[in-house]
Amino acid sequence: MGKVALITGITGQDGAYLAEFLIKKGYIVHGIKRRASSFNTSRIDHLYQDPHVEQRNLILHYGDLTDSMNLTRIIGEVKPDEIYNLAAMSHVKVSFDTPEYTANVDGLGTLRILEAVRLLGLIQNTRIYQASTSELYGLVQEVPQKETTPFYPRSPYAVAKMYAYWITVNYREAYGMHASNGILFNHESPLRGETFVTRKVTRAVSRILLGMQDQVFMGNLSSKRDWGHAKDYIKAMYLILQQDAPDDYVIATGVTTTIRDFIRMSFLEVGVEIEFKGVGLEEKGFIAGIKESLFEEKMGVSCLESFKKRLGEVVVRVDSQYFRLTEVELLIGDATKSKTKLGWIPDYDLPLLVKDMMESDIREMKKEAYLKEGGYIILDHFE
Ligand code: NAP
Ligand code: F7E
Repeated sequence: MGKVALITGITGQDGAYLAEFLIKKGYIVHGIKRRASSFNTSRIDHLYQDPHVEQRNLILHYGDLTDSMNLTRIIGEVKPDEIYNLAAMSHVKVSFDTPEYTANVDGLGTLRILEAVRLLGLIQNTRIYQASTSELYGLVQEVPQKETTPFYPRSPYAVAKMYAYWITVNYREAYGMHASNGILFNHESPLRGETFVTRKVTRAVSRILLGMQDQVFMGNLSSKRDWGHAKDYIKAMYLILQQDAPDDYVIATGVTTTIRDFIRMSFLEVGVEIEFKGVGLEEKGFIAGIKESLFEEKMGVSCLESFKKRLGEVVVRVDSQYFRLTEVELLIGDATKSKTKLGWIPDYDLPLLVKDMMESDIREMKKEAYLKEGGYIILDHFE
């Protein structure tokens, strides 16, 4: 029999990649999904198995991190070898609008899981991974940030995650639980939620290239993030739970990049050069050049002919509605401990991540454009 894992947040970016990874390793994966008025499982539909299939390796349960009884029942029924607590209200800006809900899910939700494992007498059987975050470092006290760097959270999201981090450490120390924190820096992918900055950019750039959108409005272009690929980061979660002793680990690439440069890189993926001029709210990004052969190779000849007419146009503007009340200006992680103790080695760097996200979004947007009447998309470049 393979091991049994329970993933909260299985319908999210990381949950989807982790479920697929664990199933390939021979696990039986149970996942908690929320009831929604429309389907919310698009990221894991390719893994779905009809309940009538015998010996399923993916089993979904309705649940919510705010519902202790529900969590306790599911954990009691499943008796997992490993719990990956990935469920969260994970959007930093939205957490300023929903601070109490965020604290309930992201902070107390973790306590509910730890308590359920303890009360069910599963401490010796069940290992727990807590999805901690580089947002804990917030107003950074040290550069780069590592496991010993003091925390200074800068949002209701980060403060809630700080509670979750310490309650995980406390249950480990008080009850001897195998409970560990992965302090993961930003990680992205084609499955990233559409309102996080990288995906917002790769989607908008794809639409601008295809003539489906004129420009994109952004927030703080100068903040810096250490971006990795979610496919690499879920492997670290798994490795953390395979260690004999529980511990806390930073997972990061060690490279930091501004939002402005991420936008430049996304356009450059198809040969479009963007220059930024102006400062603050007046900063604008305009099309400064086109490498025609690369553009034609990626987008098709008729798309190139339309796009050439846009040379010099402004495609990026700043809108203060996307600013954070308290911003995290700089994140850059030092993952030495993970590399030496876990043997964690990422496959992707930032250029490969941008390439993966841009190729996926261009493909998606071409499909969308094709479905719209009057689109000029060339079908030989459809896939
Ligand atoms: P995500 O795409 O936003 O997924 C979050 C998941 O949590 C979704 O499945 C969501 O369900 C579920 N969820 C939200 N509220 C819930 C509730 N009340 N009860 C049960 N489930 C709930 O996030 P992600 O990028 O995969 O990140 C996974 C975890 O790592 C999160 O805890 C996040 O805070 C943390 N983290 C992320 C990063 C990053 O860069 N991605 C870095 C560090 C830490 P729906 O699909 O129904 O919304
Ligand atoms: O913002 C700036 C914004 O929303 C990154 C979550 O997964 O990673 C994520 O949190 C930066 C910030 O991610 C826009 O001000 C500029 O400085 O993509 P983000 P985040 O806030 O870093 C951490 C590790 C988590 O744990 C979280 O769960 O980009 N920015 N313009 C913008 N951000 C957004 N969303 N939209 C903009 O238009």
